[in-house]
Amino acid sequence: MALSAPNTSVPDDGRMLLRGFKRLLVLTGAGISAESGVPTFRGGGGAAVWRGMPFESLSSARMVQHDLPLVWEWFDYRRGIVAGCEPNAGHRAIADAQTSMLFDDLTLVTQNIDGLHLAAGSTDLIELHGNIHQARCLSCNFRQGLNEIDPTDRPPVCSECFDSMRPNVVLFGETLDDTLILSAYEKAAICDVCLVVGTSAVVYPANQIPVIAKRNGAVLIEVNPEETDLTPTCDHSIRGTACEILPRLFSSVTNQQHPAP
Ligand code: BV8
Ligand code: ZN
Repeated sequence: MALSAPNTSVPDDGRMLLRGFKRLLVLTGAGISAESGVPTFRGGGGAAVWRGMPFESLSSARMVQHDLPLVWEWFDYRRGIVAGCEPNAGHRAIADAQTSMLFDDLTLVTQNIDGLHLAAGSTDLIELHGNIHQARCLSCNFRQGLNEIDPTDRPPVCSECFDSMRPNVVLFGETLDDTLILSAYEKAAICDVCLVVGTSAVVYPANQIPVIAKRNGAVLIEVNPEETDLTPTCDHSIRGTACEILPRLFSSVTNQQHPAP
């Protein structure tokens, strides 16, 4: 594991980086689910193109108007992939840090829609871009779990108003739920350390969260096998995968909180 610290002296290895902090914000992207088998969008993850179309045009507001059945085919295809995926050591390290109260405040914000943080046991979670396992009515916003809907019923019909339903995710060109992004921004402004895991930091407005944290004095740590747009802003950029790095980062905090007898 290589540490590249653009502008600060770093401890011998990354594991000590989270010790001594009280308010942690964790922002995750597709990369934290890569080792579970969920393809990422950029960096060769395999979810970038489907049936010759780039994912940004499949996952777009325009495509919902233009071809809702195709949007359902695309999301049913991705849900099929996610169905075979389990949370990994990275998801579990964060969930364990939440349940063992290692920090006075631990805010988990994800750009992912795969539900793997919830499956790992994280409860307090901001899913900025929604959840692939839910449908939402085009008219009345009624939401329903897709496990309650016949998989051949596409587009699903809303049981409240009988209009069509769409995947309950935020698509490109759609605004996020104000309450979610604003609470993520508020937490970013008061955290004392911000840990960014598995995101290329390309997608707005989620990519503003670490910037706000840094601007408000937080230490910014990135975990990613590759450099990203965020790397130059980071205090520490750890070249490694979520499964390699996260258990180590949090284990050193556990020892600090509960030193061996
Ligand atoms: C909005 C749900 C206002 C759907 C998603 C031009 C410039 C700037 C911005 C824009 C622009 N044109 C339009 C915009 C705005 C646009 C945007 O940001 N576009 C980008 C592409 C430039 N944003 C929006 O439209 C947002 N809404 O801005 O509203 C508005 C309204 C109208 C018009 C304009 C503005 C809505 C964005 C939400 C989109 N929905 N998901 C779906 O999933 O299909 S976002 C989608 O990308 C996923 O959720 C994904 O999580 C997210 C971000 O990608 P990453 O998570 O970062 O994943 P990526 O593959 O990129 O990177 C993975 C990383 O992991 C890599 O760095 C890799 O190295 C690393 N990695 C790999 N393996 C591992 C690993 N890391 C650790 N461990 C490993 N093992
Ligand atoms: Zn409805």
